[in-house]
Amino acid sequence: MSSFAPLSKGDGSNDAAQYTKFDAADAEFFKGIGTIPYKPDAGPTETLVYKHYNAKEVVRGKTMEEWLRFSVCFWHTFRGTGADPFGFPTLVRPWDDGSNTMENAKRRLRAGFEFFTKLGVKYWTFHDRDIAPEGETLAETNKNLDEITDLALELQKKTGVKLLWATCNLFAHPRYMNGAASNPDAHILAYAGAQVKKGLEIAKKLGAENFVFWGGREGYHTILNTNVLTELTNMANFFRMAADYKKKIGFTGTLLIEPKPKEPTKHQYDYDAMTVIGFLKHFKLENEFKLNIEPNHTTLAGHGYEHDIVMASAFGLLGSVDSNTGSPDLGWDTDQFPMDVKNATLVMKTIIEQNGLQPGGLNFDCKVRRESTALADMFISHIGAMDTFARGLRNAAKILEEGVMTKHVKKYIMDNGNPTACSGQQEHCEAMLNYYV
Ligand code: XUL
Ligand code: CO
Repeated sequence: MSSFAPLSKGDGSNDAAQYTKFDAADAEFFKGIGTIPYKPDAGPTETLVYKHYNAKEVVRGKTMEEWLRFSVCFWHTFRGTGADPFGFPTLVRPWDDGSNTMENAKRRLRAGFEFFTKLGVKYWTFHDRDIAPEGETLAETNKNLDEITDLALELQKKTGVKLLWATCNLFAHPRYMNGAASNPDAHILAYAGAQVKKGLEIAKKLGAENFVFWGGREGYHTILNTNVLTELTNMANFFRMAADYKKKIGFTGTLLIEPKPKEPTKHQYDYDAMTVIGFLKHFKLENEFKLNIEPNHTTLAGHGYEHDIVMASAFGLLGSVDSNTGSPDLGWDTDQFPMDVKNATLVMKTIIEQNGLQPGGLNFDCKVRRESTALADMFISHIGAMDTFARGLRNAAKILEEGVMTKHVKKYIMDNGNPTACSGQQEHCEAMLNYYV
C-alpha cells in the first residue's frame, strides 16, 4: 500500500476526461484482451492463453476449478503502484487518477470485475481499505464501505465472481504503528475492534467464504519495551471477541490467521504455522480458527516452500493458501507469482490428500514486478501461475494414483521396523518426484 499517486504523464493529458470516460456503464478497461482461452497446443510465445488450466476438466473426481479455487487479490493487482522504498510509482492504470475519491474507488472496482471475468477466476479478496477510502471519522469510513460494498455486491451478482475472503487492514495507518490487537493503548485496541466489527459485517453482506487476520504490526522490534505475554493474551482476547461477533451476526465464513515471521515488525507473533497452532491450542481457540498459509512467509521463516502447508494440514488446520513465492536468495517478501512446478506439485499433493481447500482457495497474493508496466502483464502473470498450479494438480494426482511414492514410505516402515542404521533414501525419493514434475 502506498501513498504515492500513479504517474502523471506530465504532458497535460492527465485531465479528468481521461478517467471519467471509464465511468460509462459500457466502459471497457482492458481493451484488446478478451476472455482467456484454453489452448493446450499453444507455443512458448503465446502467454495470453491457458496451456494447462482447463477449468472444467475432471481430475480425481473434481474439476480443476473446484480443486484450485483461484482468487485475485485486490491490493496488489488494483492498488499496487510499483512504488518501492527506493523509487516512485511505475504502474500507470488508465482508469486510476490516484485520488482518494469514491469515484476512483468505483472505477477500480469495476476494472477489477472485468479482469476477474476475462481471466475466468471465480474469487477475489480484499482489505477493507483497498476498496474504500478512509474518511475523517470511523462513521464516514464505514459509510464509504457501505456504498462501495453495494457496488461490489451488484458486480458479484452480475459476474458470478464470489468473495473468497475479506480482511481488515490493521497495519498501514499510523494509529497502528505499535500494533492493533496487541497495542498497549486500549483506545487503539478499541478502534481495531470497531474496524473488525465492520469488516465482519461487510464480509457477511458479500457472502465471504472466509475472513483473514494477518497481524502485520503484532510483534516487536525490541523486547526492551515489550511485555510479550500481555500482548499475546490481548491478541487472544481480540480473536475470541471476533469469533463471538461472527456467531452473533450469523456470519458463516471460516476465520483464518496468516502466519509471517517478520516484516514489517522484526519479530511477528504469528511466526509460522506451528507457532500459530501452538498459540491457538494454548488459548483454546483451535476450534474457531484455521490458517491461511503464504509460502513466501514460510520461506522467510527459514522453512522449505511447502512446510507450513504440510504442517497446517497435518493438524487439520489448513484453511486457505496465499499462493505466491519469494526468491529464496533474498530475505524479504517479494510476493512473486508462483511459477515453480515442483513446488506447486508438493502443495497440490497435500491439498488433494486433505480432499481440497474449500471453503478456502488459492489466492494470488502476488504483484507484478514494478518493471512489468503493461496492462497485459497483469493477465500474463496470473495465467502463468494458474498454469503452474494446473500442472501441479495433474502431477500430484498422478503421484497419488500410481501410489509408488506413498507406498514407498509405508513399505519402508514395514521393512525397516528395527531401528538399525538404514538408508533414508532421500535421493531415491527425489528422483521419483522428478519423474512426475
Ligand atoms: C502481507 C500479506 C497480507 C495478507 C493480508 O505480507 O500477506 O497481504 O495476506 O493482510
Ligand atoms: Co498474504
